Amino acid sequence: ENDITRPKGYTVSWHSNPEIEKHHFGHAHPMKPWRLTLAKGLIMAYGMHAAMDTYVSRPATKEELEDFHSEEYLDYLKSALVTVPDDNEIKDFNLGNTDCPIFEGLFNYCSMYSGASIDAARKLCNGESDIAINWSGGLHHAKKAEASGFCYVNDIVLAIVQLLRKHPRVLYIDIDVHHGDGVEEAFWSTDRVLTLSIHKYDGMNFFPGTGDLDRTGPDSEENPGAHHAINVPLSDGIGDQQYVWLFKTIVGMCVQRFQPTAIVLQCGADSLAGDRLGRFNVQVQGHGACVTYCKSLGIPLLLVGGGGYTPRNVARAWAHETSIAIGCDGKLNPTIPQHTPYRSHFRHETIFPTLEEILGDPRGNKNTDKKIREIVSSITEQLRFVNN
Ligand code: ZL4
Ligand code: CA
Ligand code: ZN
Repeated sequence: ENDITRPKGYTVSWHSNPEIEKHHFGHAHPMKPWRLTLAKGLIMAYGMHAAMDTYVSRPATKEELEDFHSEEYLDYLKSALVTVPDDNEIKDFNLGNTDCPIFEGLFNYCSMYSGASIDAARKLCNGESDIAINWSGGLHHAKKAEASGFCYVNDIVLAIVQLLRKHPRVLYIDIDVHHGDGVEEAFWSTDRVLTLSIHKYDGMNFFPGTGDLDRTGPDSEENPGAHHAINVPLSDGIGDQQYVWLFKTIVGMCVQRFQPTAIVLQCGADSLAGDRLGRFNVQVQGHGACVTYCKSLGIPLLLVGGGGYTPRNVARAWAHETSIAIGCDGKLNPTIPQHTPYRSHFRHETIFPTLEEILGDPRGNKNTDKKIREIVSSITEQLRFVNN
């Protein structure tokens, strides 16, 4: 029996569509939409869906997608076939390469995950939910007329555009191991969105090669966007203690200075230990502590997914973060086994980890406490220019 009930005093909405999970990027591609099936399996096995308003999302309309993307790009995305495109097409839209392949149902996949983020943002705008969740979204690299890093349509930008119809100021926070360059670029010249990305940075040696500490917005002080981009570049192996301290310190300062009326948190799970592409040593607990902190601010909150390339760990993290959203973290019914339920994809594990433990190769931590403190002082200085 499970005792997970609806949270008192606030509403959580969960936006998903099983169609999304069925798409395949191709053999050996790290982005696996079926990780969403694993996450959903855990969320439902723990009975968490009973505590949320659940919505089967619909595809975003052409008009909605055009809120950010160019018509020519969307037309090409819609008509793109599983063929080898000529050089001209690669140059125009960065589509049809190993990172961003053209696969069956590509446009459907993009419209579906975007529709879910737009719906989630609208629920926050009309007050029907206080925390809205779309684990299939969070595709932060897509540009106006360009695919990039497994991302074709930028659902985060589309969701923030919806939030801006009602909210004067939106804080965007990105804990994916990669720099949230597409969202940063989209709101580069406005002071109504403060973007904050925490990521591994090693110049051109780590994708996408941007997001150094001194990338703070347009150079001209006349531009309203000046100082409204915050970047936290980190090195390999950061663990929970440093990561969570940094997160709370910096987000706390951002909230105090910027006074956002809505928050979007991109919960990319490739910042977890043991990720196939990531380089950090963050545990499910530390990753979840970022969600707990954002929730505690009492501001409308949109949670989206993002990266995450070790599917069993992605499922654990997003199930744990769903439990935080509905307030049942730490009190999941003990009659539900604390190990992850049996699934064929977990069958090679010899021991059953709890939701709080990640089995990953420990990585050496290259981040000194001195460097972490320097990052905080630099951002403290930057935020003196952010005023509301
Ligand atoms: C793969 O094994 O750094 C794609 C991509 C496909 C299958 C077989 C093809 C083998 C790793 C990555 C050749 C792969 C060559 N397959 C990939 C500069 C690169 C050019 C492409 O989490 N090669 C490009 C993108 C990053 C680059 C990261 C993160 C998204 C997000 C939000 C996007 N691109 C070098 C790599 C494989 C592959 C194995 C891969 N691609 C790892 N890192 C990248 O921020 C969702
Ligand atoms: Ca990031
Ligand atoms: Zn990533």
